[in-house]
Amino acid sequence: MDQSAGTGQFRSGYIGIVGRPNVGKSTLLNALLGEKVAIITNRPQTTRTRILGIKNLPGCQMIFLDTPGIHKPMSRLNEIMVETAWKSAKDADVLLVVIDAVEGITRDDREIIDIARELEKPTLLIINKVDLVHKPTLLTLMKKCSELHDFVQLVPISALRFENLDLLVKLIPQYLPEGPAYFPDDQFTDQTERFMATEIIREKAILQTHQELPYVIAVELENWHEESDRDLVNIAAVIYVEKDSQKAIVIGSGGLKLREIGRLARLDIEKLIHKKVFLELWVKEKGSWRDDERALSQFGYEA
Ligand SMILES: Nc1nc2c(ncn2[C@@H]2O[C@H](COP(=O)(O)OP(=O)(O)OP(=O)(O)O)[C@@H](O)[C@H]2O)c(=O)[nH]1
Ligand SMILES: [Mg+2]
Repeated sequence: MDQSAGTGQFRSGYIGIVGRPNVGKSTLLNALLGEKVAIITNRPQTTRTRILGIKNLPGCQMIFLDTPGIHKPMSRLNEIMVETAWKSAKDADVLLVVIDAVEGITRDDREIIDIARELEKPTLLIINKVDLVHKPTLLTLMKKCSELHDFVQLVPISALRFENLDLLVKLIPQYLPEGPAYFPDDQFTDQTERFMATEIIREKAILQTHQELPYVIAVELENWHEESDRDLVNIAAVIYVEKDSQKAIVIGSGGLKLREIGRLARLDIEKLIHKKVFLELWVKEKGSWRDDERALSQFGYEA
């Protein structure tokens, strides 16, 4: 990678993206990278792990850490999610605290900003979803935000519509330490294709079901077999839920829902790995897995 000649030393560092659930953190990460590294749904608490995404610019490597939405935990899984978010924030050199322009500054946002303040890191406040508000509303909100904390920048954006992301990318490097790149410049995430495939299946299962189901779905890979002579990957995975009634919802009448989840997931996984995929899905019940340490670590949820 080029060291930026004449404009000072190469900069590299970690940028923690934190905020309440559903404010658009993962949408922002994907938009910044131009790659789908994090799954996105319209339900809160979609992201459960730290999702790393790397963006390289001349003279700079930015390593973004997308995190689970910070909320009041009701289960061990939720505790792990919140711990993961704060741990990533502590590991970061710079913080992006994301809020939702429509909802404004909520009590939970204030609590998050208070804790972030104690970390004493350069913190940018990102006001997302500005495509959904009128200019005067945004200006009032920006004024309120600037009185809350000494943010190094206030940046209104629309992650969905890629608005103002160029500005954000220009602003960040000045807050990163000088130092060499941590990752090779052709790498954009540290996630394995296998993990990303399970996340894609979880995304489709959440989007195809309703009610409480988003929170109880976990996906585990059973098999991943590459037939190199045919450019085909055979994948088998299990969708876990907590109750038999939830299992019936995921399967759907005549297995239609599960088939649709499988079809949509297969298309996305094929795009990810650039190979044909044969995807087999099962649904199993594992009661109260969200409070079961063994099950949590089996699914890869550890703080
Ligand atoms: N209108 C609009 N919607 C957005 C924008 N950014 C994200 N969204 C939507 O907001 C919802 C939540 O987006 P996510 O990116 O999953 O939010 P998140 O903060 O990662 O959520 P958690 O992982 O649950 O913490 C999705 O339906 C997105 O399409 C935006 O700029 N404008
Ligand atoms: Mg997310």
